[in-house]
Amino acid sequence: MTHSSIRQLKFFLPAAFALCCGIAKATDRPNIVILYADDLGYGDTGCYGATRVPTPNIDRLAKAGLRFTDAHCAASTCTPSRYTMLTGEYAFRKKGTGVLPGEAALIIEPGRTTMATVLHDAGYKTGIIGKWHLGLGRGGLDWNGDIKPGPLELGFDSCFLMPATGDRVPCVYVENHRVVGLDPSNPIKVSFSEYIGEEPTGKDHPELLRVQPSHGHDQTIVNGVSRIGYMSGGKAARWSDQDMADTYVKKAEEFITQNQATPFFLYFSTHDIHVPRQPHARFAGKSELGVRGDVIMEFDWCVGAILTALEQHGLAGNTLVILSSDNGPVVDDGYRDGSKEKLGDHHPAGPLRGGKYSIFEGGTRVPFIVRWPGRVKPGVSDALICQVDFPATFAALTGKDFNAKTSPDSQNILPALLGDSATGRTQLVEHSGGIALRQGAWKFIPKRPGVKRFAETNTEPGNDPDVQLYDLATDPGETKNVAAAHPDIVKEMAALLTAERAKAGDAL
Ligand code: NG6
Ligand code: CA
Repeated sequence: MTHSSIRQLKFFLPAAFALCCGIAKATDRPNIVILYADDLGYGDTGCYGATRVPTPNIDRLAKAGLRFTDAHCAASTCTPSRYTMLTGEYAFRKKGTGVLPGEAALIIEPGRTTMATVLHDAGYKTGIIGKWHLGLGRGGLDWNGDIKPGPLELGFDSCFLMPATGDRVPCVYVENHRVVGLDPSNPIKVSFSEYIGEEPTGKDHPELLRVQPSHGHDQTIVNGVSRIGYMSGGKAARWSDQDMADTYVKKAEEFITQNQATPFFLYFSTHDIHVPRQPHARFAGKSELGVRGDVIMEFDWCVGAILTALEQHGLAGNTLVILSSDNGPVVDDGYRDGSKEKLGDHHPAGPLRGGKYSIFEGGTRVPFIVRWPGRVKPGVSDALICQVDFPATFAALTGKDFNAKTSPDSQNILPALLGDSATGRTQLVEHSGGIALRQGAWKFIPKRPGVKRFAETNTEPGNDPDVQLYDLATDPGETKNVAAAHPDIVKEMAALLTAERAKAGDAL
């Protein structure tokens, strides 16, 4: 060996050692980014079989990651789904966790364990950008003052929020404890019980609207769209629906830039593809599926922009990205936006029955993709997993003990999440009004009286005066009720579900 090559080695070895150790240390605790769509269905993206709406960025993520075929959100609507994902407690155990109005108080008690406190306690910088819909304040909130408690009291270091939904007032962003861009001389007032202020409503002034409501959604008009609820004031602070995706992405890029040196957790919670569907001009009219397809393209663009931001900072290799949705799909959710007419042969829930508001699989089985280059082997997993498992699983991922009494339903499914195991849970409670049970490929739904189809949204809630049992291995579309042929399984699963319910006291 020459003198100079020894000298080179002297520099190379420590550098290589540091690099190895750096990687080893870093991959122990990856950044975590949840890309969370609103109402995106199992069949709405290319990698899950859609052919008439391009989703190149989501498909690219799936190709480089693990795509789950039996992963679930916790409920078939937003609030109970997110309550469960954050707390690790099935929402059916707690009253008051149904879809919340925009003025609701916070429904998670500060101090309890959430997926954010788990990561915050593990040394992560934690942020939420986008939809919240878990209430804010303690009731009777003054939107012109400090808005708390909220995410900052539940383990998030920063937040930039849409308080409830895109179709509910107040139509303003909240950053940390304050409404963004509020002019104090034009204070905000919000009401969900009676008309307030002097502004026109959709009901009385349909001529002022960009899109007509089909059911509900006929109260205060903001940005040419009539909403659920009444608001007055806060004119300078009101959002532009068309710029919402850009606004969230910009905030996410800033968050990543600011926190690139520490492990971070970003809960990126888009408004897309919920109503009102008001895409930016870059996407309007671009899909074959009408405006619902356009906002799927807009969501896909957000995914691409955030993946690019990670790449630009050299963070892609050390970031666990999870893409999913808060509940199943719906086509007409309250506005005549043409989505129904343009749907054609596109199946938002893919091969599954039902969708949003449904106890059938389409209600909670959602797209779910995990990417962590170098650690998660690309492929497809049929493991049964659920977002309720995030608190326990994130604790395991970061090497923390997890014994939160307030997260009784959260299981550590890390081996399935990382593709080390092909199995996840053995059982899962599904929730849409009432509850149902999955055990392996069996799906048991107790008697549910009620209408077979909701006329307004054209969805099947899964009601039936008799118990239902489906074998999803042979009948993923839940078309054949085999309860009569398997009384033993019905009996066993009914008992298991009763036991789960009993844990809930009288909450149901
Ligand atoms: C329903 C709304 C629907 C949507 C949903 C919540 C009406 C008639 N329908 O009550 O449009 O806002 O609540 O959606 O008001 S979720 O994705 O946040 O759960
Ligand atoms: Ca939703």
